[in-house]
Amino acid sequence: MKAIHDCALYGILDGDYSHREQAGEIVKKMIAGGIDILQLRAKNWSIEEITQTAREVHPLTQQAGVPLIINDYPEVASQVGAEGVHVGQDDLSVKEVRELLGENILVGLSSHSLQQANEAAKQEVDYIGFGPLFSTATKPDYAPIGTTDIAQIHQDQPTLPIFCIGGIKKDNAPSVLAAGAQRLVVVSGILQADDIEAYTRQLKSLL
Ligand code: TZP
Ligand code: MG
Repeated sequence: MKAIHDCALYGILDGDYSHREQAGEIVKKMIAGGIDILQLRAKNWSIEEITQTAREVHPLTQQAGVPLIINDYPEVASQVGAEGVHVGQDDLSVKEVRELLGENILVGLSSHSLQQANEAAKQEVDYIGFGPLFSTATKPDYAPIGTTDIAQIHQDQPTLPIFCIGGIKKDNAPSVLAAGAQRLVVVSGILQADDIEAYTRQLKSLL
């Protein structure tokens, strides 16, 4: 299984862009294109649907050495044997997730400003998300933070894996990397691509 420090391209199977019946096919294409880590995030699916989908895709990710991270539901990660859990600022705390699932699970936390990212880094996190950099329909109610603090957060937290997120597409990814990003999360860019595998591979080649 890939270590979090070796992960640069983070793909998300997002229920708002993916038909559940196609989850396996989509994940296969993302893996073939070179995602290093995958999150299952489905704000409008039931917990049963998320659990079922996680069970379907986990053998695929496992075989590829790609950690599977479950958004919002530690209990699903535990049931399915997924490698990690991702929480937001308003979810269970990192400490609570650790109490539930122990030390051997990856825990990621979203952050939405330089200050929040530095606070997040004080917790027992394995990585943080940093964004949204740009406005995005995938996370509509959040003000974009731009790219100016990317260099600073990497300087402040040189050993913590920081995944930049939000409105990143293959065309603007080079500017995000030029601003200091080392790791990217791309959701709609990948899932709305005509050729998911090729789009993913092009992103990967930038990293
Ligand atoms: N957190 C911050 S921005 C975002 C999340 C989950 C959505 C990113 O999606 P997209 O489609 O790559 O902009
Ligand atoms: Mg959440």
